[in-house]
Amino acid sequence: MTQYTVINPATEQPVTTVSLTSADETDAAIERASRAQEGWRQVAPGDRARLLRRFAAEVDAHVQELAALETAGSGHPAGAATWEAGQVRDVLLYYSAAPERLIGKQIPVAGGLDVTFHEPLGVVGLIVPWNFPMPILSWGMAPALAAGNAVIAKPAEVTPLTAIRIGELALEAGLPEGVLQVLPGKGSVVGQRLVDHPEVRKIVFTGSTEVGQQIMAGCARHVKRVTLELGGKSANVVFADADIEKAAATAPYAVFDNAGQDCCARSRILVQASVLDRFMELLEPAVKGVRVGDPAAEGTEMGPLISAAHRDHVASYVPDDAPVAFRGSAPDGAGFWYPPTVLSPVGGTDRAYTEEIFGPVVTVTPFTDEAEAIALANDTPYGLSGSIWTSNVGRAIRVARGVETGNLSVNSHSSVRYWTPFGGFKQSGLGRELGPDALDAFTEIKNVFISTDD
Ligand code: TAP
Repeated sequence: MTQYTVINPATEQPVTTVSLTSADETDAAIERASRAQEGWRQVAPGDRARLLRRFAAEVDAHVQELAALETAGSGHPAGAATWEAGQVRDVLLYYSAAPERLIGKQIPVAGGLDVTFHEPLGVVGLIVPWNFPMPILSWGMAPALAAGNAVIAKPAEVTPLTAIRIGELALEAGLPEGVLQVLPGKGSVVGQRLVDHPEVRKIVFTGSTEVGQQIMAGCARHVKRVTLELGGKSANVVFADADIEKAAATAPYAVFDNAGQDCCARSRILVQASVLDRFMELLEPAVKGVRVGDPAAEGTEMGPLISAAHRDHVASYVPDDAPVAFRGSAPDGAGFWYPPTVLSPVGGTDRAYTEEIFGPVVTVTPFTDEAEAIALANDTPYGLSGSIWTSNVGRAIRVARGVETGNLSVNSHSSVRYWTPFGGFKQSGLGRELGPDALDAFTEIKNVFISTDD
């Protein structure tokens, strides 16, 4: 069995070593999941709900432990990691109410009646990226379990620790063996097997658009259900009539959260030309004020990047002749640090403007009017998130309807609320997660005609 050593990105020191799951072990886990699912789907809805609430309670009792693991293994600031662990609890609680509401319809038809059932799919494979190991695991895991599926989760090879612990907590909460299994391992081994194995009936993939395309092609071979949550290059659109102070003060947090390793990062700031100078004046102290440093220290707002290789990738978007307007700070010495960086003027075909950087680098580009703002916001193959800053409600709605993206905020930089649907337009993905209808994606509708003839 091969091993992977998890590295603390803030210190470059080893945290622990994890055994990587092989293809044969993945097959065995799929068989276990398949058997366990037969029992899990028979668990009465109220009992399934109770078990999910107990699972949520176990997570709640271990929030600090999970947060500390994420800080050590992924470099997330302690405050953010605590919020992320709390989100796992909250998403479990939200979907614990679902089993008892998973009701069908009665449809009158000639000669009888028709009833519909939401049947679980069977075994669901979750393939999770390294940037938000806990929340993204929970978004697929909780509704899939609530709907009566067995779940196999594959965390990213580099950030497996919290998912492994959450799998243990599920067992401690009383979930039957095999209903939730966490398989640390490589995407090319475990992830690929989940895609290729016919007993896995759905893949919930979150990650890059490039790998998502391969997953989609693999799922097509089995007509396997698939949800894809992919990359983004979202716009933060600031109109002249907005609260410019607030837009500038929050803009760093809309892109540098999680060191910019965020699919919803508003990595293109579009500012109406008439207020560009004022906006930049206000943005500079806001960027310089972002507290970058030891993620375990209280008050830290931004930690390191995930790895040296990723830092090199991010740095490639800021060559020596890049138009750096200003930068924040970052610690020297050990750790994969990169300072918050603002590039301006940037636009057109510059790769910093067109590609997902997935790091703390943002571009600022002026626009003249509403039509140009919408055109620039849409000038990307992605369509995941974005913000619109304006005091004109009509403009907010018009622009929101015009921007081709799945999740928008008006006068806010918030992105994900687990009780509302989340997902992307265009190459940012396929399907929606979260919100009240999430179980539709984890069930098949069956209709049964009952004859009333004598
Ligand atoms: P990827 O390299 O695409 O990896 C994502 C997951 O897929 C990892 O668990 C990876 O495993 C696995 N994987 C890789 N190759 C695979 C294969 N051939 N078959 C099956 N699984 C495979 O993405 P990443 O670098 O971890 O994450 C960053 C990307 O995710 C960014 O583009 C970001 O925008 C996107 N993202 C999107 C969202 C949403 S909700 N739209 C949220 C977060 C992140 P290994 O890591 O073990 O190889």
